[in-house]
Amino acid sequence: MDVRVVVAGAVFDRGRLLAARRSAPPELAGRWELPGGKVEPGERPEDALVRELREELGVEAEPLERIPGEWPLKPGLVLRVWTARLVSGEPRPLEDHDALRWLAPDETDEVDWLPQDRPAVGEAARMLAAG
Ligand code: DCM
Repeated sequence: MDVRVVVAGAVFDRGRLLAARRSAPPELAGRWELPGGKVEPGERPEDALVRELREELGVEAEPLERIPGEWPLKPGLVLRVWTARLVSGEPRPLEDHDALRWLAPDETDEVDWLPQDRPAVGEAARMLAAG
């Protein structure tokens, strides 16, 4: 079976990490995630991330580096995460989310992350704290 990839962004701006609260589907609503979505067939993952952040948050972002690892979501679907720099725009929850928060490195445990996002969030917080 082909494995589809979900890309998510650890979006950094001024030393903080962006967290987004999902509004759907019901079983995920209220949990926090790194924003992103599915890579389309033939699409580069970095391009998919730029597209998803534009669609979901109305911002332009630049992917920086992949956080090592990948995390299974369900059969045939894996999560991969890139750090990204906010280039322009103020994120707004346009699609799929109903709240956003900018978290300092010591605040990243304050939200109820989707479990599959936690390892990448931990790594992103370490990178932010290291400057
Ligand atoms: N997903 C996730 N963590 C993220 C982004 C997405 O676990 N940071 C999951 C939620 C869905 C699937 O990926 O099961 C597809 O996401 P979406 O509905 O946003 O396209």
